[in-house]
Amino acid sequence: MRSTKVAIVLGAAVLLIAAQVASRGQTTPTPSEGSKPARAAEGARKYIENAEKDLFDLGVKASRASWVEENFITEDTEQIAADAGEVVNTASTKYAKEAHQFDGLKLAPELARKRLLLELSAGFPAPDDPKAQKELAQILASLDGDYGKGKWCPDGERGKCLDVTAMEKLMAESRDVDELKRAWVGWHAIGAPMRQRYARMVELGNAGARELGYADVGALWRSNYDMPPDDFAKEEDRLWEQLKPLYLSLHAYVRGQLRKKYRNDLVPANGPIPAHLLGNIWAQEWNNVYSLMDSPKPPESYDLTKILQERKTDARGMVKYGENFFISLGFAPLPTTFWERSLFTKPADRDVVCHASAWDVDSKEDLRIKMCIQIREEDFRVIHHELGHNFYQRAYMNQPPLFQGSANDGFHEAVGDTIALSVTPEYLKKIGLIETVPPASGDIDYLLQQALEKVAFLPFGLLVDKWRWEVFSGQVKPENYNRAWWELRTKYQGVAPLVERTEADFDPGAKYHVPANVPYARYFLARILQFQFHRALCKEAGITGPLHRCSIYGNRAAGEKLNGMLSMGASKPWQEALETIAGQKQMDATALADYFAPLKTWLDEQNKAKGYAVGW
Ligand code: X8Z
Ligand code: ZN
Repeated sequence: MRSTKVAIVLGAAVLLIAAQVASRGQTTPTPSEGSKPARAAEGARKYIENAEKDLFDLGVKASRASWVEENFITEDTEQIAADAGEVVNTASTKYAKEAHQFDGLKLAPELARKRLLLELSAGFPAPDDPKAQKELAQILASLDGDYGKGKWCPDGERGKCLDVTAMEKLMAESRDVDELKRAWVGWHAIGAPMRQRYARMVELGNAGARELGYADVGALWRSNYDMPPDDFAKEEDRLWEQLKPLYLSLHAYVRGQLRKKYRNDLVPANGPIPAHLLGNIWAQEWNNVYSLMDSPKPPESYDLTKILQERKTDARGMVKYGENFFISLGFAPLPTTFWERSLFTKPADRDVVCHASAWDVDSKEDLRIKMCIQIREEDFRVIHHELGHNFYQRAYMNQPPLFQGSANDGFHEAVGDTIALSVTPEYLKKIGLIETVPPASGDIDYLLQQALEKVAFLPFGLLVDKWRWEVFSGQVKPENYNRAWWELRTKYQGVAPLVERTEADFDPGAKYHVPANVPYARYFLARILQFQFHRALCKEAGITGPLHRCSIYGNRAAGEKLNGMLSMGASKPWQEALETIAGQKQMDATALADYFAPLKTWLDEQNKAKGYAVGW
């Protein structure tokens, strides 16, 4: 689909039935021409190909409307986006339903896969009722717009207000606990007005999902992974269990260090960490509290934010660094229109959705990113992430429309992050951003920085959709939305709010992907997959030695291998795509665990020596 954001509408959806009916890549015999089954198969082909063309055209229109709305949020653009979204959502739901008429029909493998992807093409289906379709489209557009307009105004509406970009900066840089607390509470207030519409959206989506034969929207979302939906939930749990000890060690160390920095009565020795002290408004990544950690920093260690700012690198310059990395792997430069049409900096005079996203507006060459870039290390990384989406989109551009997506949505999220793992000190020296590479004695410090971003994120990546699955299934009712959210955040992340939260609040609404209705399991998968890809590409490049020192910069063999997998799009089950790059068909947390193994040993030693408790 054109934008990764709306990918749920016509996404790289693949499901259980794909495995069962299409026999996972085995050839299904095509009946001889002219026979009754052959005519039926031909009818199916015509139907499916017409549907994919129609959805493609409608998708481009919806994508344009969405682009305009997110770059210029007004009542009118919200209405335009809602109208276009309604048309594409209604059509994809209709096609998804009708595609079932071909269930059981023997089709050639490619067509069988298209049928399955068509059946899954409605990411958030509307019920078969024009009034409900309109209502759902309005709610979706208004929630998205509300998040984009979200602000915290410490001195009231007439005073200076902070948008999400300013909020993120404040949470990253401030060490004043009272200010952090006020800002945290202030930002979370944007969720409350969304609560009722969200509950109604859930009702409407569930009604639509049931008409398509799913128990609820959660079951539909979990059906996108070439395995039975219940197995997918178990698969995530399996991966999490493998990584939980590493997370617990990191959590214990960070909590101990925060106790040292802040008052002991603020950070408990054994309990959850207050959610406003981790340098991020959602406490999802903790890289911004790195400077509070006592890890051994060698004299050669560097601060990329400072370097970029001192060099007066601008937003475009930041993006250029990212593009150059892909070019070094053999990918063609981005089109001129990318540089003309992307949004790189926050406009001063209007509301935009600042949450970073990558788009392929016409599913051909019209690649763009939309991001309110700040000149700092974190955004340097996010730029690589976004460009990963764009290079993936371009690699599968020549696939038929239904295959223009990633192997599964975690793959889409993992590509740019894989490249960012190659942004090592050696690489930064090679491109002239630093002069000296820190010695091996600085590796623990480097790994800690990486872990504060990658490892800290894992439970958050897992729980956002655990919460939504509970909400969609009805296990959590609207009157318990917030309680369930904090139960999961405490259980998985070991973080807690400093102030009491009630059902007058709707804290999930303060996280972009909830009002924007973008599934989140993809980011959890991406954290696992990117290390698997990195390990495989380093091997392809013939680079031996520790994974955290490997950079595939400039390596054409690694680039070719990556491109081979990207260009498959969604044409095959993800297990096959994974095999072409990593030589294995299973998602495997050992690549991540191996990468951080030296840090795990060090953290355990530190926790023991300093008497830091583990767990909460
Ligand atoms: O939303 C994103 C990307 C756009 S697809 C910037 N990410 C998640 C988030 O910010 O919550 C990347 C990491 C997780
Ligand atoms: Zn992304």
